[in-house]
Amino acid sequence: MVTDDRPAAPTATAKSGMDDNGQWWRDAVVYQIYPRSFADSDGDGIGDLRGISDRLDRLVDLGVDCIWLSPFYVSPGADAGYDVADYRDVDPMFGTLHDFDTLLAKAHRLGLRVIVDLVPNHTSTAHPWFQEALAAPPGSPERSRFHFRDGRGADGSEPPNNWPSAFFGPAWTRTTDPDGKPGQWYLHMFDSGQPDWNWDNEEVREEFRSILRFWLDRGVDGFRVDCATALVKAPGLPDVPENPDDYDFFAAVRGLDGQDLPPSPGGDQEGVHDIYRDWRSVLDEYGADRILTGEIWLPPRQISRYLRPDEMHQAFNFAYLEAGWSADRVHRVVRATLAAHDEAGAAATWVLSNHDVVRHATRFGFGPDAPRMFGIRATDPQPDTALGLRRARAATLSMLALPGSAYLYQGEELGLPEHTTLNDEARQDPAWRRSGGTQAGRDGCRIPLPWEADRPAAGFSPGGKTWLPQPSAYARLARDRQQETAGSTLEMYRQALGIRKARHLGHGKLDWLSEPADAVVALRNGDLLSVTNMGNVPVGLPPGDVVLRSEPGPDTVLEPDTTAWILSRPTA
Ligand code: TEU
Repeated sequence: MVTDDRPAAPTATAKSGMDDNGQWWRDAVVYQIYPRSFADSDGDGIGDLRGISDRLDRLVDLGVDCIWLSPFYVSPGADAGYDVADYRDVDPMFGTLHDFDTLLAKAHRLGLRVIVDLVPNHTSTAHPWFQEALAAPPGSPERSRFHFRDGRGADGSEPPNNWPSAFFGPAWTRTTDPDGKPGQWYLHMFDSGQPDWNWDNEEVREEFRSILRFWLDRGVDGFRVDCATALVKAPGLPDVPENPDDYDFFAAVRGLDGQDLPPSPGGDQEGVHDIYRDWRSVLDEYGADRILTGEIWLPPRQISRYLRPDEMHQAFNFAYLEAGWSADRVHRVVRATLAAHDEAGAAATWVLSNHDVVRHATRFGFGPDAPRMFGIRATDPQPDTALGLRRARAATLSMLALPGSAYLYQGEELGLPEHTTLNDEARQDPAWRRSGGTQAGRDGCRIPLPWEADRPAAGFSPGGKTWLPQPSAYARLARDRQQETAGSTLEMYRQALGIRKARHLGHGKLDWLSEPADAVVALRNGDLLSVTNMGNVPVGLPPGDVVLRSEPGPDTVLEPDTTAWILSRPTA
């Protein structure tokens, strides 16, 4: 079904200046908005949809092509909105459906595409179907939409299998029957407030087709699919090996350069591909320009199975995010990525930060072997923030020179660091609580953005409230301080995105000028040369015009921890 009143989406040719046959995503720069921390319009200290609408022009100015909105749906907030109680409405905290329509129409008017988060692996315990399941007996159709099981042991007091939750502790919670006696258990790969759907159930499948249509009818350009590998589990839900190194339960990246991971009973099962083929046919009813982007924590070669022509359009490249400050690993990941995607006929993607990982300006402030992926507390070793920012800027330029699509996380264009000294009392991530306080969790990368240095809450909220406290460093990094300030991180991003677009780098072809054993990552994309010095000593730069660099310096020398973009001079 195609609706006539869809807010006009930007045309591909208008965006890129090239004919990409409408496949706008192949070179798109996508900016991730984490709604509760982007901008607050009503003063409650939590970002909202009107706050986003009001500031979309800044993103146009930055030069991105598309925004991805993390969940804004009705939710009790057990996992910051990734526990969805109503997939078809906006949580009052964020506004209304009308606010969403206004945002979408404005974004399209400004030439920005909009993709929304879809959370199909699990729902919320507050979802009406889960409440019905709790009220229904074991074996009922209501319970078969989820994974309810009897417990093990004589009295059923042991979880049905040994699966751990991604947020620590068991992946099962026991229910209480209406008579007050302990009942069956339900599966939740994440928080106990996030029961997993049973994708063998046809009603669940039909419900999600309908949810896709609901947002496609409103005019969205696509979906970021949460936990895309996890929907289908191995039949019988078998135990996992005792040693977590013997399998890959959450399909996170263990092998950086494409070696196969042992199969996990909790995800990446063959049956999941049928779901994406089915969804692809729903999207294709709306034309060829609506996309699926998978959150897939797998190495490139395994990701490409999700990118077959009748499945998803693209997937996040977490192997790249995890490559760290290592020329060797960057070479290997980029090569593996391009080879796997070329074979699948899909465009590669690149990403350095998101709402689940320590911001890259902080990750790079540790040694290469300390990726610091799951939060940092005040009592942990602290990063070298200057080094972190220097390397983050260099890494960003290196990333933006690559062909394909790039994902940016809000605030990275300001060089924001992680909040590494957040008070434990302020922490909200369920992983913090469920780990018994041994893991800081992800709050430190979700801090409200600084917009204007001299206003309360650095301009995030009119009343000065923020749902998580901002670190003192944020005010001086506020957008208004960086706007039109030569050499600021914001200006560097703006220039890089401008050059990337003007020279069609996203559609380019990569030639290597360096080897994995080198200390530099040097590559050519069209007539642009990008050289990143990941070693300890300065290196000479090839001749040409330096059009952008991550730190100031002479045209002939590249200092450690910096990147230069050079345009080759035409040969006479
Ligand atoms: O994340 C899925 C995921 O596996 C990780 O990024 C996760 O945060 C980490 O591994 C914890 O161990 C997605 C969302 O991006 C994340 O914010 C949600 O919390 C999660 O799904 C559950 O919906």
